[in-house]
Amino acid sequence: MLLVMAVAAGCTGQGESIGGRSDEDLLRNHNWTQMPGTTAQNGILRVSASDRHIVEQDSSGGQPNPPLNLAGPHLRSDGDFTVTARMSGVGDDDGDSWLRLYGRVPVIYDEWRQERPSLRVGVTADGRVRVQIWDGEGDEPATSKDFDCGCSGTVTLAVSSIGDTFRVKADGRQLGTVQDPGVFAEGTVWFGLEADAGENERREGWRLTQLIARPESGDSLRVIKAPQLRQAQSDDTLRARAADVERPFDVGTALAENPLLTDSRYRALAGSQFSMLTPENAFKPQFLHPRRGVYDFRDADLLVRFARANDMKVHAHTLVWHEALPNWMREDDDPEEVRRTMLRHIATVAGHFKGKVAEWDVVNEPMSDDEKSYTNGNLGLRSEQSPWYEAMGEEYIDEAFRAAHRADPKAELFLNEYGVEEEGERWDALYDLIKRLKERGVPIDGVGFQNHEYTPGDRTAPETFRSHVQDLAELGVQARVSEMDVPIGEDEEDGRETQAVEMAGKLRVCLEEPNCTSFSTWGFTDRYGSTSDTKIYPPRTADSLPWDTDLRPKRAYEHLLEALRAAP
Ligand code: 9MR
Repeated sequence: MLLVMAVAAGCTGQGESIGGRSDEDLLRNHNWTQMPGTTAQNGILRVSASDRHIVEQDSSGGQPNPPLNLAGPHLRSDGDFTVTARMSGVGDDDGDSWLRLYGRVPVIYDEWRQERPSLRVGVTADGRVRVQIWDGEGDEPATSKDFDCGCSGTVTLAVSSIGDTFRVKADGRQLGTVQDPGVFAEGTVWFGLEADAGENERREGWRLTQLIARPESGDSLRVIKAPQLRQAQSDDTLRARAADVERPFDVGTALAENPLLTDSRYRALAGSQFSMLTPENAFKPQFLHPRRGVYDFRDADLLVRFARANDMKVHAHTLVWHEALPNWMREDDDPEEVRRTMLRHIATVAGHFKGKVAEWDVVNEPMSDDEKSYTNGNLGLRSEQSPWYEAMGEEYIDEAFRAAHRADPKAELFLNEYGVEEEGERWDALYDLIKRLKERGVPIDGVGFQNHEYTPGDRTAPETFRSHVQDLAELGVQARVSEMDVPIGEDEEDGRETQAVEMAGKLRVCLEEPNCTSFSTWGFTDRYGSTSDTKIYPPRTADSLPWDTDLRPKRAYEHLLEALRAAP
């Protein structure tokens, strides 16, 4: 029996909750325009094969990274419910078509998407109905079950979560059941829609013409709208302290859209503590340019909207890198074609964000990790890993900056690099590069010092870093701390204190050197930190950022506040 209940509209802290009536039309009454990989028209959603993947460092392989409707509705359920989807253009021998219900949204770590519990139901290219379940303990589905259906054209699929069982129906016909390991144990359901490209690269995708949620067995079900992006401000925060510094100075962090839209405590800290954000992944080519000429800016735009809602600057990251490239970007052999790809990408992406971002990492990590590059005539530049260097030599850097400047003349343009805080040939070569760029009139405004201190050996004296910032000042170039994190060992005595001292030491130098414009950490909480150990599942989180896995501030936070308070 269905219980009809009315839930007052109002704020739930997670956003507005609207109605708990027996049937909620999720498509027509709610916003799907922000869902990547789809086009909304007349209450119908076309789902195309977005082909997003998270590739390995060398751009090989690639774990599927299908999108979610983060800025759309999600469900809160305290028990049983049914979701019904009418899907058109499915089972046409052309690729699989999927509705995905996430109990918890995935977390993107370094080159890896950690699947949390979710259920995927869809119609395969050959007309079967397939149900797959991720139980939060691996990348692959723990369960995959096929049901004969002979489905093609338009099919109405219904999946009911009843007790510890999922029941699946197609066009009103019961197909069977699948055991539920507790996918929705947290009481939330987020939506994803996926189209596999299948054999046919040009697959148009499928259409979602109806999506209905309904409570079952007398349980309650609420539809929650996307949360307010604006966060409450307070006086005792990093950004409030930074605002008191006599010159413009920003304190920032890298942000990821999944926790931002689904974890209210993360969102509150992100919007109140920082005056600048760096998109951790959403602006990288594999996210927003997954197929040649196919761009999807919606996840990236979410971060821009969050920044705007909270008066934060966006330090955009990154236009030209040798990592996070979709496979297709490495396929061209013709150097002229590679150059065109790079220039088109920059013009389109920097053009899209023109006026919306303050700064760009135009070129990321151009320096080589291979000692030979420093003596073989490459002047320390990364060569064979980089399709851009391979095609254009050093010239790619000039071209990239010039193209970014053409696309967004007001944005400040940075080159971002790691391992250059310390002395050595890497820094010397980078300095020489910046000098050459300046001499050639390349529009470069600054250098980002990433400051990843992954091992104790990476910890560098603030004074060395200072001398590099000063060297840049002489060239008329700005500096910033762009990605700081300081993982500490579990048994490291006074590790938290060391971490705090390392971070505050760099911040202090940055505050004291007039050409150092901002200090940013790479994420702010260990809960979603990119230094988690992803070799095991689930990953073991690291201790590297100013807030711990429970979003409690650590000593590092106190030291950063203190350094800002004492700023000249
Ligand atoms: O934290 C990012 C991780 O989630 C990505 O998988 C990875 C590859 O795109 O990039 C990580 O961020 C890197 C940044 O873009 C550049 N400097 C090093 C950062 C940490 O690895």
